[in-house]
Amino acid sequence: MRIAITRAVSPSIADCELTHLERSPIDLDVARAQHAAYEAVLADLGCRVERLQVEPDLPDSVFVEDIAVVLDEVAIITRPGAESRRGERSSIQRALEPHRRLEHIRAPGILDGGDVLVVQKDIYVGLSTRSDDEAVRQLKLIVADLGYTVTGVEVRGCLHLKSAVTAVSEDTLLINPDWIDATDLPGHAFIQVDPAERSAANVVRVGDTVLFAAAFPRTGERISAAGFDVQPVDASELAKAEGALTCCSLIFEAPDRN
Ligand code: CIR
Repeated sequence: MRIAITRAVSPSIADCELTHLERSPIDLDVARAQHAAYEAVLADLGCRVERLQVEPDLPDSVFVEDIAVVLDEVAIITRPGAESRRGERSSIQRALEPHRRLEHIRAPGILDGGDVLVVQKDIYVGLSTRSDDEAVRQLKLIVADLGYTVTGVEVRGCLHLKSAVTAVSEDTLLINPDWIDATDLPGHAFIQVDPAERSAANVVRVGDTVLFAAAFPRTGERISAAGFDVQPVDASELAKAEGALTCCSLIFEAPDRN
């Protein structure tokens, strides 16, 4: 059983953190409708969607991905780089407790889940404004006995590592080479985003299906032409809050006892 943890869009999303975008009005109804459609796609693809209670006072709380890194063996509760987001942790911790042993990134380390790309046993961590070397050090200790390698990777011009690169399969990565050096991710095949679609590298893989943002059709075509099953998802309203597709869910396999 595959689980997808999500959370409804906060009514205070207008006060979200912004790093690279100018603030522009977010239509709450549109954001909620697109988010519900995203959840429906996940459910259609076989996920059991566990939607958490809305957090009226936590503007960015729909972006659940940033608060945890869920591996098969352990879930790591992050310490988000933006102070305004640290209150999101308690409910995510409660949601993950039934499914995984928990570990924590502790001060002074900072880590956003959006900066963590797991490809089989390789864990890449974006060194961004939200995640730092201290978190990489702690993560290495947490997974030391689990067979993972953890590598810090420089990113530039974007919010998170996964704004610049995500996986479309176990061995193929979708990348915007302006924001990250492919040589930092050795041993993988690459598909490049269409040059006119800078933010297109963030896709969600559910089984063999690759969900891409409907705003980036040319990149969708590139992924399809490479032989992958693709499905567009409209996430344009939350994109105004610098949210991409991966940010809105934590997807993982439930342990057998579920
Ligand atoms: C933030 O700046 O934290 C939010 N406005 C956007 C977070 C997006 N999360 C992600 O890409 N993983």
